Amino acid sequence: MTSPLAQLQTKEAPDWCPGCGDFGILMGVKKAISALDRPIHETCIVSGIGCSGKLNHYVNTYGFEGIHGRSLPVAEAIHLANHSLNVVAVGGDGDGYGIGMAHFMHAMRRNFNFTYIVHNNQVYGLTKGQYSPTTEVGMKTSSSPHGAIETPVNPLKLALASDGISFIARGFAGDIKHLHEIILAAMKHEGFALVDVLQPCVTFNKLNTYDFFKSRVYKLQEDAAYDKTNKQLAWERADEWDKRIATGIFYQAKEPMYEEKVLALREKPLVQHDISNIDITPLYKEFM
Ligand SMILES: Cc1ncc(C[n+]2csc(CCOP(=O)(O)OP(=O)(O)O)c2C)c(N)n1
Ligand code: SF4
Repeated sequence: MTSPLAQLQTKEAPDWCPGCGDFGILMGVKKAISALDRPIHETCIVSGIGCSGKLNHYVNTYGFEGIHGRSLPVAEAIHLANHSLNVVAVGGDGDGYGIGMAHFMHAMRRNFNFTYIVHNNQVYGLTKGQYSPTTEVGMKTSSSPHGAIETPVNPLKLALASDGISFIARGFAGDIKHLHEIILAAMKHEGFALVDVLQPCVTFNKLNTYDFFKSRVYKLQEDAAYDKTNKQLAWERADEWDKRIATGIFYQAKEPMYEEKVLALREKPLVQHDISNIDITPLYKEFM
């Protein structure tokens, strides 16, 4: 009998650089899907373009590789067609917080019920290490030879400022056990779930390395006083970086989901509606 994890294995071998944080995220995603206890054909992983965008090549679920910055709208379409699926959108920080930023903002306020995992390596990995929206000030890259001068995006603070979102978390690719727990919680959560993952790019980011993170990360949920329903507390923790970096679930709440507000979707997924008695001939005629 094949183990649930082995069933998620595809024939394709990852071509990421040895030691890349994407391996940790891949394992975290696979472990979460196998712990979800749902048939694997009920999960669909949608990616953008980037090193991160290859993740769904390596997981034996349904998958769709879209175009750069567009993993969210594609995931939204799949989710709205059949919201009984476990939809997971993935992408890099360039993909989601750069070119795809507008989609990110709108997905949060709409509170679609699916998971969004961002491989945040603070550079453009696939295109050979240019600075990205989350690159630290001063970091030298091929496109910032004198050091990056732009204030980086703080994705968690953006999410916290976004009314409507109901789950905001951060994981570390170097702590697979914790990461898989966070991803599992995100998949089980009812509403849009952001999981920003600290993902070392061992080839192009020589600043935010495994050692950089290992000396700083701590788990929010180990502090009994931390209240994940308190946005103000979450904001304070999201502001930390230089000395210590929080991981875990920053914020979780119950908010109305998009599909609860649409009558046809509230009843059942769109794909389950009977359309046998609907005549679309007049529509054809209009456009012919
Ligand atoms: C519309 C468009 N613009 C630019 C590119 C080139 N491109 C491909 S991947 C990428 C950035 C990759 O960085 P990121 O999204 O952070 O993902 P990573 O490779 O680091 O995982 C860019 C600029 C593209 N494929 N399509
Ligand atoms: S370039 Fe960076 S992000 Fe891409 S596979 Fe290599 S280590 Fe990973």
